[in-house]
Amino acid sequence: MIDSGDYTKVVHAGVKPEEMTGAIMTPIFQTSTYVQTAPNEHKGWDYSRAGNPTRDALEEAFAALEDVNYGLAFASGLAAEQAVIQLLDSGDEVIVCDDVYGGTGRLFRQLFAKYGIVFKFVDMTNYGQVEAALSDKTKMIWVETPTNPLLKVIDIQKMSQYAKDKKALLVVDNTFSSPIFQSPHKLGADIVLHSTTKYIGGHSDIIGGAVMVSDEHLYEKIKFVQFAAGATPGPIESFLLLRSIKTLAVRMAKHEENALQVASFLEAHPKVDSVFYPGLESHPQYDLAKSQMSGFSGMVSFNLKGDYTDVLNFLDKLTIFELAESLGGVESLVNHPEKMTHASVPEALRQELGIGPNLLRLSIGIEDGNDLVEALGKALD
Ligand code: P1T
Repeated sequence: MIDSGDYTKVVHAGVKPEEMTGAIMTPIFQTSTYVQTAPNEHKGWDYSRAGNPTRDALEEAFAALEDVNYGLAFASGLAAEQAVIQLLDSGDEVIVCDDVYGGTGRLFRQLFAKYGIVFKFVDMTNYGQVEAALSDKTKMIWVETPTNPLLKVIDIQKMSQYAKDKKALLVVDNTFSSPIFQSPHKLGADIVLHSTTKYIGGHSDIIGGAVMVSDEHLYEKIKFVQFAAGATPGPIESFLLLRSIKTLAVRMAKHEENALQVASFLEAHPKVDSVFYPGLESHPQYDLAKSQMSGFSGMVSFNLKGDYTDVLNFLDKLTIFELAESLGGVESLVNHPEKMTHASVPEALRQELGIGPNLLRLSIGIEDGNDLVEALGKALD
């Protein structure tokens, strides 16, 4: 259920009429630099990597979406993640949930591990594994919930307690829920992160990332990385995201309605082996999902019965759903995690997690739910 206040919040987040003309939409300030009246005397902007009025409005909108004090915009979700990891020093340890987006694991294992940051991947639905991984060097706990692609639900409050005990930071990648269905900051997260390429962008036409925090000191540190390393979005992307945010609540309501319909249909279908959707009562963390999320969002994964040839035949026959990476757009997509988004996950871990040849992940769009079910039904039959 969407909080009715969210419909109003997203329409107005970050946007004020422009001062000179009264334009209701924030203009695209397509400029790299700003004229100064004397050295270091200017109107608050000196160079667009450091700040740009269109991006400023977007960052205010990000803060409003997660109900925190500060938002920071990045050129991609991974750029946002990189800025957060740069808070750490060599020797620091991060506990990461085992089922994360393939690119997140790749960033940690293949780029940051060589600087001496230690990443421990554990199943965070199993507290024994988390407790065994905690040490005095734990500086960060990294949660993605629901997870990508298996839709496990991780208890944010519980992870926040572990983080507090170690004086570590709790980071929550809130991409799959969107700010509409989950507020990690209220549950104890220090840093909330999004790939805005997904639901926040919503139209499969932008790559972007966001970091949201309330602590001023933390904000200043991440803002320094944003400025010093420079992975910022341009004004056009910022404008498009501001426009997208206005429809976030109405889009999420339809994504969820359709996803529930599709997940229930798949669960009852004889050619489907298992369905992963936090909104199904059969989901192992259904009660937790109900308590920490206000809706179950639009991602559904499932295992098809049969072998890989059956999977290829299914994909060949499937209409409406396009075979593509990414998620959260208005159009429905189907993804094969093992060969696409999660191909970089070490094979042994993929097998252990259950990301195999028969697993498919659906990003449920905002088309008519009956049309989606009919397309899936025909391909299955
Ligand atoms: O692609 P980018 O904007 O850099 O975002 C990375 C990212 C971060 N976090 C989560 C939970 C994600 O799902 C992603 C990107 N995911 C896909 C491209 C995908 O198809 O799963």
